[in-house]
Parts: sequence; C-alpha cells; structure tokens
Amino acid sequence: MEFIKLVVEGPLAVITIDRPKALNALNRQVLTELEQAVGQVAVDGALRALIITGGGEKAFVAGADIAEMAAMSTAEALSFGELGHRVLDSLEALSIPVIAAVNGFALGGGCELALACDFIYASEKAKFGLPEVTLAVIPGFGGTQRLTRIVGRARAKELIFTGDMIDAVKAKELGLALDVLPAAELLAHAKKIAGTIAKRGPLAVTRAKRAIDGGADVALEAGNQLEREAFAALFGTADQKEGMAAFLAKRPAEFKKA
Ligand code: DAK
Repeated sequence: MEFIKLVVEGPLAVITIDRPKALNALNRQVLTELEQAVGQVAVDGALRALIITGGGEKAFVAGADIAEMAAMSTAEALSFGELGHRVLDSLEALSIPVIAAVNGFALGGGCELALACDFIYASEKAKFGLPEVTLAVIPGFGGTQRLTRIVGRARAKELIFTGDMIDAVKAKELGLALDVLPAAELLAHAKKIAGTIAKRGPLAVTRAKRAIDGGADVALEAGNQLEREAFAALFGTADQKEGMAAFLAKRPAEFKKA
C-alpha cells in the first residue's frame, strides 16, 4: 500500500493515512487502500483496538481529493460516494473500538472519517470542518448524518451551512472531540486508552459497542432489549467465568476471547 500504513503493536493496530503532500486527501486509491487495511484489521482476531491518525505535521485528512473530484460526472460522484460510504461503514462496523487521533486538519471527508470512529481525541492543532458548501457540494461520506447525531441538528446545520472550521477546544465543547491534547502527546494518549481497553473482556467490549450503536437510533425499549440480550449472552462465555473468578480470587483476569 502506498498511502496507508498499518502497524500492529501487540493488541493495537494503528492506521496512518499517509499522503502528506496533499494533506492526506482521500482519493480513490487512498480509500481503496484504507478499505484493504480495515479488512485486514477485521480478520485479525488478536487485535483489541484500532487507532487512526494522519501522516505528516499538518493534517489528519484535509478532505476528499478536490483535484480528483473536480471533473466528476454525476455518475462518477455517485460511485465515489458509494466507495467512501462503504469504507467508513466497514470501519464503523469493526467489532473492536476505533479511536481517531486527529492531529491536524480534519476537513470534509477527513472529518467524516473521524466521525465514523467510536471516539475522537484531538491535538491542540486540530481543526474540524465540513467546508463542502464552499465548493458548492455537500458532505458525501455520511457527514450530514453522523455529525447531526453527535452535535444535534442546529449545530450540524451551522457547521455545514457556513463551512467554517472550528478549533479543537470548540470541537470538545460540541462533544465532537472527547479531549484536547498537546500535539506531542496525542498518539501516546490514544494508545494509553486503547491499551486499557485491550485489557478488558474483548467480547464484552464488542457487545457494549454493538448495544450502544444498535440502540442509538431505536426507541429506548428496543435498545434496552439489545442490552439485555448482550448481557445474558456474555454469561455463556468463558471470559465471564474467568473475569468474575479472577475478581473473587483477587488476581488479574486472563481473557481468551472465548
Ligand atoms: N484535496 C486535494 N488536495 C488538497 C486538499 C484536498 N482536499 N487539501 C489540501 N490539498 C493540497 C493542496 O492543493 C496543496 O497541494 P500543492 O498545491 O502543494 O500541490 C497541498 O495539499 C497543501 O495544501 P495548502 O498549500 O493549501 O496548505 P495550507 O496550509 O495553505 O492550507 C488547508 C491548508 C487545509 C486550509 C487548505 O489546504 C484547504 O483548504 N484544503 C481544502 C480543504 C477542503 O475544502 N476540504 C474539503 C474537501 S471536499 C461527495 C463525496 C465526498 C465529498 C463530497 C461529495 N459525493 C460523492 C457527492 C467530500 C468532499 C470534501 O471532502
């Protein structure tokens, strides 16, 4: 892969979008490689968390590639949008938690990529925005939907209608970024949190992710039903027996994802 780096460090995987000359902009090749990397993560049963970040000093991802999109026909735009949605959906559907470490510009498709992750940590240098209307288009990789679900309709409309960028502090205020870190500490912080998650019962983490995501767009009763089913199913796992036995024996648990 030319523009995507996938590095596995024990139970953690780090994907770096690495096309710094174009501020890591997402063209078809980058998206296709990203899809491939996400596919590799999906089948690696030893992984417990994934971190996504941007290569170089300036950008997480500065958007879909404007040079590639400039001459697209409607049919080509439809196919490009389908590719972007497919890649972000596959990321969102991973059974392990995905953390975006936003180290710079996260604009347009880059902001949408971060929004498809489970949560976002931002460096002090990060800037978020959906500037598509400045190009006379709209977000095409799920931004109108995922941003709205996080910040609410009115804020999403303000950001999308103006196309203005916000800094990391404002992103935190809106609930878009969880925390703001000095640039030099961002990745280490994401790895620390990912490392903590990696020690927890992996099947439980996955079930919790499914219950939270599956319950987000349904009535409370239906969401609670998802939780009840997941809770009960976990009692059929060896890890649940191990986790509770370890607690009672006052020793660390050794989970086997079984
Ligand atoms: N695409 C292509 N190249 C980009 C780029 C992008 N999104 N962003 C930056 N670059 C390139 C620049 O062209 C420049 O290339 P060279 O001139 O050196 O060859 C290089 O990266 C460095 O950028 P700058 O020289 O501009 O760097 P500055 O520090 O001065 O400015 C900036 C940084 C982030 C403020 C500026 O680069 C900028 O405004 N970039 C564009 C940001 C943007 O508008 N992003 C949103 C893109 S639109 C859809 C599907 C998807 C989408 C929409 C519809 N359908 C299927 C319908 C998604 C749309 C978008 O994401």
